[in-house]
Amino acid sequence: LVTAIDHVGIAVADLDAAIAFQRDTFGLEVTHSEVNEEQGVREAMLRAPGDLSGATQIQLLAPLRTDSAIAKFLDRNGPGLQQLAFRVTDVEAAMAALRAKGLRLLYEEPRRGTAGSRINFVHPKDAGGVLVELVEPAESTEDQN
Ligand code: MC0
Repeated sequence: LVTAIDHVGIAVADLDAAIAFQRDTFGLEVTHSEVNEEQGVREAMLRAPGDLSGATQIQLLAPLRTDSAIAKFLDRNGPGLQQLAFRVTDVEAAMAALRAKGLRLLYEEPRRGTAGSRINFVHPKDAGGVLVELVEPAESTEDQN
């Protein structure tokens, strides 16, 4: 079902400060950033320099609005790991397979994720307390930037 660990998402209050921290502390570099109005986030993808294209990335997620999922997460938990994203080749097929196992998906239909990907989420209560995202990249799995 899962072809790779696509990214791990971290909720942050201040995106620019978090990017600077990851860069200055761990040497990670930004590969992509965007605003996703529907999800209520400003986000950046980072990876280790020299990582092959397609390697697992770190996603920094800052809230755009006080009623967004990330704002609620920050209010409740403070900054920290918010999600684990699995790459799949066909998000509808993955959704059907997980529904058949009794897991709840958050959306009826896939929505738009980073860089034109198609995404859905498994409810954290059905995945061991982890918010699992399913990501079907926009083009090849080689490069989603
Ligand atoms: C909430 N819970 C979590 C959690 N968020 N557990 C693990 N990880 C998280 N991130 C727990 C709560 O503590 C609560 O447990 C239970 O789940 C249900 O909480 P709730 O109050 O009913 O629900 P909310 O309002 O906290 O919402 C949780 C939910 C929401 C997952 C439904 O965050 C959501 O819709 N997330 C999907 C969208 C999202 O996260 N967007 C931002 C990233 P207790 O035990 O207290 O009952 S956008 C993105 O990721 C895109 C751009 C991309 O990658 O392409």
